[in-house]
Amino acid sequence: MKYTGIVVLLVGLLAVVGCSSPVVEDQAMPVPTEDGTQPSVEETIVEEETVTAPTAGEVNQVVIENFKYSPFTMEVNVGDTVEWVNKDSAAHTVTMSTLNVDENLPQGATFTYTFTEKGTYEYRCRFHAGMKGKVIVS
Ligand SMILES: [Cu+2]
Repeated sequence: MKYTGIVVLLVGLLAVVGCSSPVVEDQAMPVPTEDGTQPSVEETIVEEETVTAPTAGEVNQVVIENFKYSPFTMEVNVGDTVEWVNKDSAAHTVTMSTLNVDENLPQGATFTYTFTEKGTYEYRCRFHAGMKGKVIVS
């Protein structure tokens, strides 16, 4: 009879322990989610800061959207930087064979190039035959 009482007590204790442990796991679950979101926000801010101050010259943006470079002709001065931003979901390239430039831009990617000599620089996308643009440096 004494043993039966101890067994009942042990079963009762195990039931209490068994119920309390899942509660601890539930509390731990939201913590990694909060930690996971914060670093990605910081990374985005760092990227934007890097883009805004590369050189002393002007930064002129060419937007890649709907399989087009906009504006088609970008006129800049010597020392200016052109920044291409891919706003399409498809990947594109900025390919200028005369300058040995062949940059792959996935969705959301940017590419900057500083033009140091006068001239007309035609470029294209290696993936899409119809995609062409031009930078005139004077
Ligand atoms: Cu393309």
